[in-house]
Amino acid sequence: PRPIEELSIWDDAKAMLKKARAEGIQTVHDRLDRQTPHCKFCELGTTCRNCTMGPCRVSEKNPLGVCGADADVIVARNFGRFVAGGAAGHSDHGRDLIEVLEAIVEGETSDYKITEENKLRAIAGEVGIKTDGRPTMDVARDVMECFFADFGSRKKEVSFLSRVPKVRKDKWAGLKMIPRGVDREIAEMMHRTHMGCDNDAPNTMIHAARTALADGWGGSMIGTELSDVIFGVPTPKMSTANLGVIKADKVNLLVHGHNPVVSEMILAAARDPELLARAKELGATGINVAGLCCTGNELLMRQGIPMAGNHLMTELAIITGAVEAIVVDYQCIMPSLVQVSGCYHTKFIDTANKARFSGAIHFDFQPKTAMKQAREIVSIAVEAFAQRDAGRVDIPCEPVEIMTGFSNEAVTAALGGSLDPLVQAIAAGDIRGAVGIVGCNNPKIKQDSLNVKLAEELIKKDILVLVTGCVTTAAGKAGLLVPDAIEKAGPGLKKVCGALGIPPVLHYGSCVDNARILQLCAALANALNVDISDLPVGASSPEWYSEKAAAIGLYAVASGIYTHLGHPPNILGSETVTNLAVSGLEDLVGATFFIEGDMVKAADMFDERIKTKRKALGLSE
Ligand code: SF4
Ligand code: WCC
Ligand code: FE2
Repeated sequence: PRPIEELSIWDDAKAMLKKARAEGIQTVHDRLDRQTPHCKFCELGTTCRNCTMGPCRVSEKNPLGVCGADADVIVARNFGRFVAGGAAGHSDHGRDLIEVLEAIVEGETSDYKITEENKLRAIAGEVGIKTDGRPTMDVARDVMECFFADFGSRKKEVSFLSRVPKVRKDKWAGLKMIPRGVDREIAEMMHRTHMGCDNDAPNTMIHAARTALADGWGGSMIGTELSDVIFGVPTPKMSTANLGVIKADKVNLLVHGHNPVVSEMILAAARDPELLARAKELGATGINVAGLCCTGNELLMRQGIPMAGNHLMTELAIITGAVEAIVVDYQCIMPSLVQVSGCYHTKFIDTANKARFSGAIHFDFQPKTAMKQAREIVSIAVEAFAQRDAGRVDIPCEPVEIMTGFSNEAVTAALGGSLDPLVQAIAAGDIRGAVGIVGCNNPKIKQDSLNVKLAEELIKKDILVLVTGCVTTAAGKAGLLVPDAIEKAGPGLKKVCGALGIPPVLHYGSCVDNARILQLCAALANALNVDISDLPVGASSPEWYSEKAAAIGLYAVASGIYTHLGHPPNILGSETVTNLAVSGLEDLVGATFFIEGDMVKAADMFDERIKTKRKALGLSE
């Protein structure tokens, strides 16, 4: 096995990895060692399992699959399906929010409500729904119908394309890249990649981009916006992060997954006086709800709950021995968590029929019965406190402070009501540009080493950093999410953020909340009357692992945002596809991917790009 020192930059992770080894508990790192080396064909993307004439593996020696598909076709098809998987994940999450809105509109639930009428009306206006003088519920019903229709086949484009600069939409139209309907693009990708359909790699890639755009400007954006409507628009607030947020004297309940629909109810139920009283009866001082991954991010942004960790901390959180229950919805939940929970008194509870885990306690969570079910779940956690083995508890550190809650609405409010001061700071060169660092951990990479390093390098260069997803906890643990972090920033960024009392690295939410960053870019482009690809901005996912990250990367590029990946997707087996990704897309959509494992170099690449874009806008470098 690889030495623990090489697995993570964090002391809390290393302490728990030692404890895991001492207690004989297997982690993701052990399993990676057993899977290494990986299949070369799969790494290159040159395997195909799309029919039973195969499976086929193509190489120089043997360049065609049984049907005659070459490496270009096979790689493009595989990548297309990979992106479709990611787009499906985000978008199905978005759909779940529409269904909650439906339950509210139909009067089927009183556990959820419309918290932000103003935002609902603002969104309605943006997608062409009349709001003047109409009761909120009527507007909500139209918004619901409109968003359901965005998933179907009867529209020419998804509704939130109303936010996209016209030049960009024209570009997409010319390329047949306009996302028409979320489910339509995903299904069409499955169709195109069936044997005997789209056998032209660049054409498949164009549809992959369209599918990704249906995610970013469709499913994800709907997910973010309706979550705000139902649970509140995030506002800046302080919280804490790392395994130290788990408290030895409390009932600890971790929420993991993505959708706030379950976790918001769990948090509300955890404040129930009866359950609290029962926890005290059992010797706990309270009930502590802490977050993992994106459902954690959702609750952090809106409710300020503490963050226990990101992707590679999920197993390790349980290994503290102090977690009574881990409640999951879907996505990024390692099935191994059931086994790790089984090594302790921890109850593993799943809540979605589409994400069941063998060995878990299952709740079929529904809007109608949400609060009642949430209370039952919290009660299971509370009762588990009695079974905790104090001798096996080890909480390895004290939490660090973080600042969160930067929605576009909050940023605009902080700037005095419009984005103009931000535009001015960019024009003056105090903020030279902005880069969103997003995405995951990957056990092939020393945990958070790249996520943190890139953020540090960029802020030094007066480049504002926005973080979402699992990069949030990375940046937070590194001390970058507090106002004091301006000391690590360049002079311009220090001045602007210092004056506003905000960190140079802003927490922008969960992975679906990358839609907030898209919206911000579109708003900036519209304010300057340019295309998104003219802005001095970039995106990065240094330690990505998931299909969803590929969808995000591709919608960023297709939206005109220069995008860095710390390691390539499985496309290197096709020169055509690889060249398109890292250079050819520039001519088509005005941005490309770049792959770079060294974060100093990656920051320099962003710096160069930002200089070029600034110059073209007539600004100082
Ligand atoms: Fe092989 Fe073609 Fe079938 Fe793929 S679709 S498994 S390349 S025969
Ligand atoms: Ni989003 Fe990546 Fe975390 Fe999962 S939660 S691990 S896709 S960044
Ligand atoms: Fe996520």
